[in-house]
Amino acid sequence: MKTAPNTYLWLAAALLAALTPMPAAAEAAKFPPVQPAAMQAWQDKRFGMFIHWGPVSLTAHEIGWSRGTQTPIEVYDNLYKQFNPTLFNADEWVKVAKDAGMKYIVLTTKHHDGFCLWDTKLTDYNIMNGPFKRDVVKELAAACHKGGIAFGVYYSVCDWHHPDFPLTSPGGSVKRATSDLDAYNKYLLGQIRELITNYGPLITIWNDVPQMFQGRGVKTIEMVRALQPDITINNRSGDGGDYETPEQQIGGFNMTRPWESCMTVSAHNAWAWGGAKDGVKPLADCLKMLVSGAGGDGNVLLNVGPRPDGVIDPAQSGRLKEVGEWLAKYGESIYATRGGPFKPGKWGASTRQGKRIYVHAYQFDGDSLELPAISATITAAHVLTGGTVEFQQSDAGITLSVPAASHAAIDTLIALDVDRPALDIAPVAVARKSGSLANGAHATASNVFQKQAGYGADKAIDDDLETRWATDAGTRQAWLEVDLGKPQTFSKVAIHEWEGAPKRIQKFEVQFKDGADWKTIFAGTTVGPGFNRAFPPVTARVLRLNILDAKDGPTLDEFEVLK
Ligand code: FHN
Repeated sequence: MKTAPNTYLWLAAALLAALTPMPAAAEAAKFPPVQPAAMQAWQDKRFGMFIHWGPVSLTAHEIGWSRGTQTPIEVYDNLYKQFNPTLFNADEWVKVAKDAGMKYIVLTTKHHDGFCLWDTKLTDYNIMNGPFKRDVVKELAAACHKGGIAFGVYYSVCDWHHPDFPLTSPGGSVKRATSDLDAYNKYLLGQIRELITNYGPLITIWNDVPQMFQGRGVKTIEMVRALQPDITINNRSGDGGDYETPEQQIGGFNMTRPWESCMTVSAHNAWAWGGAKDGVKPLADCLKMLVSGAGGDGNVLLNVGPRPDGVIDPAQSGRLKEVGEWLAKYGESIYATRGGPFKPGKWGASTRQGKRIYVHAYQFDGDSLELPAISATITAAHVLTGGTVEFQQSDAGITLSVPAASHAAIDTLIALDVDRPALDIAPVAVARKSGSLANGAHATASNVFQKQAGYGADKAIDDDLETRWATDAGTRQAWLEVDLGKPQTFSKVAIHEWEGAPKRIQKFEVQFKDGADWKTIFAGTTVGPGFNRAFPPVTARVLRLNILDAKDGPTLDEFEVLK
């Protein structure tokens, strides 16, 4: 049975989650610590460009994953012989990044397919041995240093082309008859040494998919720190690293551990060039990634996949330029800020710096936005995106009144000046008036984790991604029933499975109550953190998520019905 490449990507992400130990606060660091100043400098940049590129762009299929699926291995491995991106201009790529307001670039120097975009002495399978014969990494590193933006390298731990790596395509699912992981580890360290020594200084080493590598990542980190003490490394070395890397989703609020969400501008979440028909995500999606990322105290690494001729397609560069135009006006609310104090949600997000809180409002209840009380007094408020705001503050909370004419299209940015350092304010979640719970609904469930109200069924309909319904460990079947309070017509459900345990649900059905019977609206398999499904309008008062099979206790941030 052919498995769609995206499935492999999910498999990789799931595998990665399994391989990447959740950082237990108490766990002693196994490797030399990052320099705090280097980590802070990385965090202050907030926004970077990810670039996935290689001979595979000739096929418009996914890098690495299409080797042995859409493209036969023999064909894939010889693409480099026709890869001649004559329009490649590193200064142009840096200009695209700078016009987007991006402060660093991370390039796939070697992805899972093993092809190297630099003049490596450790394998002939590199850019110098095709028609192009130019060291792409060298040219891009030089252009970044010249253009005043930082340069980092993505280096895949798994290498399905290398004969010493134990696994090969498709997707690392085939075990080689013979391999030598120690020899491959030496190769990996040698190549990363080349990249730091010859193309540095680098802002980061961005490892990926550390198949078979647990216990070996420490050596990588020790080496890179010795070569460049102020370097950072992500959590995909095989043994963790300096920052977390949620993928294709914006990470949750976390000020204790640095993190960076890697996202794609591609409309179809492609990492490499997906062809002219691929398209790009709406500006609102791209802007909210950045704002909600910064609001959660994280960075966003937004990916482009250049064409086989070496050009970043105008559809992609154009979208990034629009983000840059926003940042040119309002970048003070992103760069060098910290997340909070109002935690991100559907309502919006907030960032802070000095004695100022930046409230990024995506939506209002009419003309007002209710925020929870904070331990500081607001001394002034004004709308940076234009217009007027009145504020009322008490121990019960804050009300910002913003007339409709002052609502910006995507993000109404309100500056609140306060009487103390904003960083001293304890972060707080924003309960929203929207969501089923706010509209008179209530939920029940077949099982609640240790019968704790804090994980009760209503936590799945409170429109707050900071709370969740949870079930006891080992629960394989469960239902969540929502009584809307009165018959309502709806045509979509949104299900947010808790990010900390994605893909536990394996089989489910969404049903509504028709008299004494349950009628199925649709059935599905896995869910994940951002599941949406539209369907012909249904009018009912009671509906349920009936989980027929789960790998472990299902737990949802949200189960929302939408008009
Ligand atoms: O398999 C890769 C994928 O191609 C891409 O490089 C992403 C970027 O984070 N990482 C892996 C999937 O988790």
